[in-house]
Order: sequence, then C-alpha cells, then structure tokens
Amino acid sequence: MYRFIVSDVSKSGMLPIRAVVALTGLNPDTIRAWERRYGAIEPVRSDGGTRQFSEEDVTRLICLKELRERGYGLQTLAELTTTELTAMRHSQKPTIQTPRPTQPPLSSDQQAYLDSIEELDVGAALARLKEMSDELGNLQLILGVAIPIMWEVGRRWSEGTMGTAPEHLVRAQLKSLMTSRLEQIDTAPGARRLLFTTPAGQLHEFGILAGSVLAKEAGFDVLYLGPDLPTEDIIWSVARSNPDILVLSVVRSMSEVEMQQMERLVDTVSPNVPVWIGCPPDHPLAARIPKAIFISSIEDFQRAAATLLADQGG
Ligand code: B12
Repeated sequence: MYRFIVSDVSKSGMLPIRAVVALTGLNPDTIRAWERRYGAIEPVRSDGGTRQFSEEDVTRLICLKELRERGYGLQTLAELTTTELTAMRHSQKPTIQTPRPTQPPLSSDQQAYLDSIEELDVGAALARLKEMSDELGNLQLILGVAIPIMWEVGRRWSEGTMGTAPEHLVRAQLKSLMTSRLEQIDTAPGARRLLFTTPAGQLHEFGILAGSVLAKEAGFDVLYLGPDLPTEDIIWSVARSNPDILVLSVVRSMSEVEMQQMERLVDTVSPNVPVWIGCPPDHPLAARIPKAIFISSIEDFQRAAATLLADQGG
C-alpha cells in the first residue's frame, strides 16, 4: 500500500493525487469524477498540469466520502461549504435527506447486460435485455430488472466508474422497452383516465413510465405526457383531457420557487381532480402539500390504483 511521505508535500503545501488517495481511501477515478461532474472540489493545477490538492480539499473529500456513505447525494453536498460539511459529518442527525434503500446485488444476467453496455455493444446488450425481460410480466420487469439496473447505473455513474455514454445507452434501451410495453396494452372504452407527467425541471421519467404501464395494465386509460411539463401546460392538459387523477413524479430535490409552483398547481387542479405525487420517501414536498397524495413505491401505487378501480366500480 502507498505510504504518504513528507516529500509528497510540495513547497506550497499542496498534495498530489496519490497522497490524497492514501489519506482519504478514495480511488483516483472517483476523486476526478467528483471534481468534473459535481465541482465538489477545486484542486489547482501544477505547471505541468497535474492536480494539486490543498488541506481543505482533503477535508472536503473525507466529509464527502463519509456523508455519501450515509446516503446523501453528491449534487447536494457539492454546494455546501467545508464548514457546513464538517458540521454535518459530526452531527448525529442528518439535516438533509436523500434516503435510498440498499439494493440487492445484480443477478449474473444483469451484470452481463451491463458488461455489454460498458463495451457499447448495442446488439449484445439488447439481446441480453430481451432474454431477461421477454418472459416477465410488467411488474416483474419494473421491480426486478429496470429499477435495479437504473440504481446500479446511478451508483457507477456517480462513483465515476461508468461513463456518460454507457449511461445514456441504458436509459435509451430501458425507455424503449417500457414504452413498447405501454403501447402493447389496449384500453377498454369508458376506462377511467390517469394523466402522467412531471413538473418542469424534473427530468426523471422512469417513475411515471412504470406507473403508466401498471395503470394501463390494471385497466386505466393512460395519458402519458412525458417529463418536464411547465405548470401552465399541466393545468391546460388537465382541463383539456379531464382525467380522474393527475399523477406526477418528483425525484430530485426542489428549490423554494419550485415548491411554490407545485403548491399553486395542486391548488388549481385539486378541487376537481385529485393529485397523486410519486416521490422518494421523506421528500420535503410531502409536508408542504397536504392536498396531494404522496406515493413512494411502485407497490403502493398498484394498491392505490386497484382501490380506486374497486371503489368506483371499475
Ligand atoms: C436515471 C437517472 C437520471 C437520468 C434521468 C433520465 C430519465 N429520462 O428519467 C438523468 C441523467 C437525466 C438524471 C439527471 C439528474 N439527476 Co438523476 N438519477 C437517475 C438514477 C440513476 C435513476 C433514477 C430512476 O429512474 N430510478 C427508477 C425510478 C422508478 O425509481 P426512483 O427514481 O428511485 O423512484 C422511486 C420513488 O422515488 C418513487 N417514485 C418516484 N417517481 C414515481 C412516480 C410514480 C408514478 C410512482 C408510483 C412512484 C414514484 O417510487 C420509485 C420506486 O421506488 C438515480 C439514481 C437512483 N439510485 O435512483 C439518479 C438520481 C435520482 N438523480 C439525482 C440527481 C441529483 C440528478 C441531477 C441533478 C444530476 C446532475 N448532476 O445533473 C440531474 C437532475 C435532472 C433534473 N433536472 O431532474 C439524484 C437525486 C438526489 C436528490 N435528492 O436530489 C439521484 C438519486 C442520484 C444520486 N444519488 O445523487 N438522472
């Protein structure tokens, strides 16, 4: 194992990456990815162009590593000062929450699929995905294949061990698979309608895609408008299509202004149309909008949809 020695410290007191690796236990790819993707640290460059880390950079990296293991997202952490990070690290009670339950390890088929993806072997990846999913019903596909793969991709991407190109490829393949499942289901005349979308700036689409497939399979008429729809357009679409429920998804954290827009949206729509919001457990939005129903798992959504059909004699 590399030993940190005094000669690693340059005259200006700066450290090279190998010393930082030894001090933090992080691997060099992760350190570079946290700099590049999140701007979480800002090492200076030597005359020769190599990264030089200050004592503060090292403190930040130690805090980031520990807080990340406690479930915080790097995007949020990267915006905090070193003093705030240090205070969070030493506090018992987390002040922001991005709870993510741990996932079981991937199956060997799923690993092999991601191996093909990492090699950008589109054909082999598609063939493996088809093999894994062909025999599966929609619920098993979503819970057993799509979500575990997305989570693993998210983990690898944020650690810097998967590039952006393979990550795009997975998303494109899973989206196309889920969309084709949605299109394969017929809608009975007179079926109750659910409108699915996400508010402007919320680009995470798989929650509403999964919800749409399962709702359609349960017998609803699904109007799927995709993600990132501005408030006024959501209000217009609801007025125009008159759904039984408006189903939204909010995955990433929201600014104060975005939360106020959501309050206005729900206030406008909910006297006539109930609003369901799929989001991670403990998202701050839930405390702000008592008029909406918050759902944080696919299984809860299925139950709520089945109850709705039963209550309304559907
Ligand atoms: C794929 C992905 C993306 C893709 C999304 C592509 C797409 N078309 O959907 C892209 C690359 C665009 C993206 C961008 C970003 N992402 Co992103 N992304 C992910 C990833 C890897 C998977 C998300 C996903 O689709 N999961 C599958 C769905 C089904 O599961 P889920 O989102 O966990 O939702 C669960 C519940 O929230 C709830 N739910 C949510 N919605 C709905 C809807 C319904 C109807 C129902 C019933 C339930 C439900 O049930 C789900 C099942 O348990 C996660 C990592 C992870 N571990 O989740 C990060 C993650 C969600 N992203 C994150 C972040 C921070 C970002 C970016 C800010 C990154 C950046 N640096 O730019 C941007 C923000 C984009 C934006 N403006 O919204 C964070 C969010 C943390 C936070 N609290 O804010 C995560 C958790 C990664 C992390 N650990 O930091 N991302």
